Amino acid sequence: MTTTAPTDLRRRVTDLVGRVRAGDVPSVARALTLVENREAVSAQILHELWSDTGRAWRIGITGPPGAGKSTLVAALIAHFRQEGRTVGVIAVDPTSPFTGGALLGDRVRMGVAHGDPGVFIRSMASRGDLGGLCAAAQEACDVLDAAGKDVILIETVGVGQTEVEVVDAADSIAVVLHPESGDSVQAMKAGLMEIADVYAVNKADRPGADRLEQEILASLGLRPHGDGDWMPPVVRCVAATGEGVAALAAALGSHRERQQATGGTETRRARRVEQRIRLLVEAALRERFFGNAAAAARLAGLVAEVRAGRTTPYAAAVEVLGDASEVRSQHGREP
Ligand SMILES: Nc1nc2c(ncn2[C@@H]2O[C@H](COP(=O)(O)OP(=O)(O)O)[C@@H](O)[C@H]2O)c(=O)[nH]1
Ligand SMILES: [Mg+2]
Repeated sequence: MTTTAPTDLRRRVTDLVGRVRAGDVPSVARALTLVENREAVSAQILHELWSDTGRAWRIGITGPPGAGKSTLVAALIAHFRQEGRTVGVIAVDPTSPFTGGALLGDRVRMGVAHGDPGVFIRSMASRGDLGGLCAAAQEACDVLDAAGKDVILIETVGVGQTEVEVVDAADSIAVVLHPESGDSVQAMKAGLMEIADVYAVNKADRPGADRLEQEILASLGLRPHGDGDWMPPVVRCVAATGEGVAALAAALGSHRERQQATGGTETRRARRVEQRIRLLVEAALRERFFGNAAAAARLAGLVAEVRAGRTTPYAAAVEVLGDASEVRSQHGREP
């Protein structure tokens, strides 16, 4: 693509964007690949698609490994399809059955017809840095949003900061827990309890679902909250059979209505845009200061200078920043 003339490239981007908007499946897949691989051209594509985003309802599905998130996602796909809604899925889970060969079997098992043009599923590897993954996942959602998907499900393993930040950008978040994980302490540690809009106590067919539900309710009771605050409902389900999945979708729907009525959706989306701008600027700065051979060589030179006692990391940072160093000194003046 580097050898392509700029006008030719622009035309091809415009063509691709047009086909994504029309929901053309191979074009959506192509755009998602460009986004996931962080190709430079993806910024132009996303820029042009932006005005078509904002229509989809983005639902984050997170929780510990093995909780049944992927099974639940498949059950939710079936549920939303029955309602006549189109669905996009971004699975940020290295163990996702949506990855590789298991995909087809899983979809058929869950009653999601293969080749249903109303469903688009993409797995993303949770490799790379947090910022990169967050941006890529959000951008992938933008592509599906612009392609006209009504509902976008984002599955992440809720084991750490990365995953929490990825779903944090969703309009509604379901935290999936299961009795076999023992207790909800792990989930609390991972910061999942603060972000849950709805709890799914999955594998309710297994012993211990009662206890888990009580633990969640107890932890919610301890949480400081005002009269009008949204209290995350706890919904029991058996993702494997689809039992309780309609109730879970209904609870998520109530959350969405409530958010729309109180302006919560706007607040969250504004935060999402802010995070997006921050990530883009951070990535550009990293690239500008460290992203090329000359910068790497200069950094190596400065390391040698510091080691030789001729300068310090602080003076070296100012030198790297050059014209931008006033940013750092302003920051340094703060208490
Ligand atoms: N008994 C029971 N097993 C389930 C249920 N939902 C999922 N599973 C099983 O739990 C295991 C993990 O499910 P998976 O969806 O891959 O979990 P994930 O890691 O959270 O995505 C699989 O063997 C599922 O078949 C359920 O409601 N009841
Ligand atoms: Mg999974």
